[in-house]
Amino acid sequence: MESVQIIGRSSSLFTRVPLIFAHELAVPFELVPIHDMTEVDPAIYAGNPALKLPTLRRAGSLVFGAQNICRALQELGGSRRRIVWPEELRDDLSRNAQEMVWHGMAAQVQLVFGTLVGKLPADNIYFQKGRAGFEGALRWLDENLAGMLHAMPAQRDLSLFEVTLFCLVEHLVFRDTLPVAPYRSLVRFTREFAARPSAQLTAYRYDTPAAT
Ligand SMILES: N[C@@H](CCC(=O)N[C@@H](CS)C(=O)NCC(=O)O)C(=O)O
Repeated sequence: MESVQIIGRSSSLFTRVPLIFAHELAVPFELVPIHDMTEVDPAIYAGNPALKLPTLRRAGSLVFGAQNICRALQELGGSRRRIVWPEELRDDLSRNAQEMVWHGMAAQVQLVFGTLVGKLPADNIYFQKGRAGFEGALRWLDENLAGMLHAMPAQRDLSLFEVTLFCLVEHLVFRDTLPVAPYRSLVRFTREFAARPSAQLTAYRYDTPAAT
């Protein structure tokens, strides 16, 4: 199997999604850390013109974005494991649930990059509205999680929905952005998913720059 690099951060919500997929699909990879997200040179982001992470590098080609990378990893691994992708979510509830998770992930990046990295005031309407919408999405997910999981194909090893939801909820705790205790269904789901080896091998942590 060709060797691949995932360019991202061990502390990054979007990076953890393909890291979990790589472990689940037994695809060997090297994580190449990006240490400073305030850089504006695309070369720091492995050539990603949007200055975002993660990116996958394989056989002279780049793949941008968490979902694209997960699909590429499935092709690379040739695994027979049954993955449920968003296009298989056929009912409104399930489609809305994936949309709320994508929204929550983007809102988390907005809060972290704006207030923690950029040190902008959290009481600005941009962050206040972002936070209110984020809490609304989490509340909706908490109320609808059981129905969503019930509607999912029972014969599966993994779904992008479950991996993204897990990475989102654990990142709230890791970055201490919003309390998760009010969302009891989400907390229960996350606790169960955390038992997987792929989750334990990818626990959030800050990458330390190599000593020179
Ligand atoms: N559409 C991208 C979004 C990735 C994303 O927002 N990544 C965050 C890190 S978790 C990032 O690049 N943050 C730096 C920034 O927003 O400038 C994906 O699906 O991978």
